[in-house]
Amino acid sequence: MEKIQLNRLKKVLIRAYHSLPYYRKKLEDAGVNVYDIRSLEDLQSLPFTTKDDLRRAYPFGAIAEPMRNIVRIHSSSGTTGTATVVGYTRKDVDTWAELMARTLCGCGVTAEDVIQVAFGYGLFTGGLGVHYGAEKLGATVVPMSTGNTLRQIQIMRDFGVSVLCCTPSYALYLAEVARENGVEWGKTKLRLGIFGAEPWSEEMRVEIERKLPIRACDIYGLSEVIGPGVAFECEARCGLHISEDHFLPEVIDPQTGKVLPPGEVGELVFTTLTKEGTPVIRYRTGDLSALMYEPCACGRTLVRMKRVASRTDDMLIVRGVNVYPSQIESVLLSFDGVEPHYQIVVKRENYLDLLEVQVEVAPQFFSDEVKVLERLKKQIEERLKAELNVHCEVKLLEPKSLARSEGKARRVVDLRKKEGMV
Ligand code: DLL
Repeated sequence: MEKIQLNRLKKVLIRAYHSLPYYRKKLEDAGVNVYDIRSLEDLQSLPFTTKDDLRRAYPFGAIAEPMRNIVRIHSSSGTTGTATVVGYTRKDVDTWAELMARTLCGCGVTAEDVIQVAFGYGLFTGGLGVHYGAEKLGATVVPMSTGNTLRQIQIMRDFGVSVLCCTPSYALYLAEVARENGVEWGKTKLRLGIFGAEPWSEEMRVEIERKLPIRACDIYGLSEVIGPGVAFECEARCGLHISEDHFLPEVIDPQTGKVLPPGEVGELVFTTLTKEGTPVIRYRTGDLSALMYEPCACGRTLVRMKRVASRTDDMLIVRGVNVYPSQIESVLLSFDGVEPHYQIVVKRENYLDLLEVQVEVAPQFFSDEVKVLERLKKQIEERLKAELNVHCEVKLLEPKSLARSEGKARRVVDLRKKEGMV
């Protein structure tokens, strides 16, 4: 594997130097010569690529091929700022399909399966990425895209769908709509869920598996690197295998940029080894994870990454205390009767940060005495305080009070930003 990686790395660096002006400038500024790279460790001497570099290159400055060789474009808008644009050559589209076939196979999909793709089709990489991989694998693809949940359920039933692919938050919404409409899952063929594109906790997985008749698998990827197809969970569920013959991973300390040893949590960085259209060198993902090189029970030798629970930039600082939304999710879902639908609101009143967690609870709590509701609220607040070290006001909401998302869920509303920092 290391031989393959080094071979491919040398080629991609030389290509990047000659065809990406923004990266050539970085190399020259850092005084590094790509022809001097002789080992995988030498990679550490190269500058990083950031989302801002790609944004500055908008629209086509990060594309390393003449446009006539580009057969597909995807773009990631993110929640803020200019979009990043990635281009795929014919070979890239084929490689991506192969990698997605590997991903789906690793999760347990076979040619016998009927797979409903409920990721968005369009500039977002989720829909088409999964689609091509599922076809390559020989599964039967139902290209639903997002939305129209009742129809999603009807098609699932009528077409004998066995695998559902979407964001984990949408899977929960779909389960809720199905329950309201009296769907009997036993009469369907659904058996497997493949979820990704947003962080989800182990507790969320338990909820999903309780509400749908499936085993839920995690897949990870990002547009700048290729889309879905970067890493996948196997049946052992001990992290996600990275397709490291195509994406060379590193984990760095986000502050110092120094590479961290295996097992330590830091920011994931990827170098694409085979991509032609938009190669990226040491791309800083902003995602927090750790690399695991120990053998996996499944027998695969591909390195594993810890599931991504949070990003370097979704850490909230509330009264000086660092708070990750994933910590809040884990606490909430450890309570019986608390639904996996929540929103975190941070505001500032009289120069003081206030953290509010709004969460839906099961219908019976609203028919019970007020005292029961009060007790639950107190218990959650106490547990959150113990976990986060900062007080958090909990608001219990009736079922279906919060807006549902069809794609990536928006968990945090930080009102301080609008009000301006004091
Ligand atoms: O979300 C690609 C994708 C599509 C992955 C479908 C999986 C399934 P972007 O829109 O560019 O691409 O967003 C990438 O989403 O940096 C992570 O922060 C987050 N993300 C993706 N997968 C996971 C996951 C797609 N399994 C960004 N767990 C990444 C946690 C994830 N976060």
